[in-house]
Amino acid sequence: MNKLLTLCLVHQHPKVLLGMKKRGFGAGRWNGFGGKVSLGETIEEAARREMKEEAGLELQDINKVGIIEFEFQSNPEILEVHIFKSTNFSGEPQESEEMKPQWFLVDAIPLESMWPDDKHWLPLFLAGKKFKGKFLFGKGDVILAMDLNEVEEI
Ligand code: 6OG
Repeated sequence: MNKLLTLCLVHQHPKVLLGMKKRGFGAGRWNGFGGKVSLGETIEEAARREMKEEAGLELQDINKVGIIEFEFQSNPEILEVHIFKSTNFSGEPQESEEMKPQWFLVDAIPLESMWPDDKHWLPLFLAGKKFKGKFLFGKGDVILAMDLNEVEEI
């Protein structure tokens, strides 16, 4: 069974809002905001809830733009991450126990401090494309295999 997760980035061109993950899985990396889908909520509801909990923002628009499955060689569980884009919100980005938000210009995204998959799908995200993919990670979070495709509909 796949484990369902959300990941949401706010894109207000030429900037994107990322957060420094302060604890848990992926701590020390810049990423979008998100987490596990709870029982009884839709994936989109989870994405909105996580954005509120982690950055204090109420999203106005939200659109699913990608689905990526992540597998780690050492773990049979597959992380199915649903990636969302938002362009508008109310509130001011606020630091939480989990994330420290910061705006980045799209040509200064800190890819070296992000999950290694991000450099592959972020260009599609920023270009307004939709995509599906799979990544297999080995020791040291090295990408051993990947498959990423632009799709018409998600
Ligand atoms: P918690 O389990 O801490 O949420 N996530 C990933 N994001 C990227 N860019 N690459 C990955 O490659 C990821 N694996 C997980 C999904 C974990 C958050 O981290 C994202 C969630 O937003 C392996 O609640």
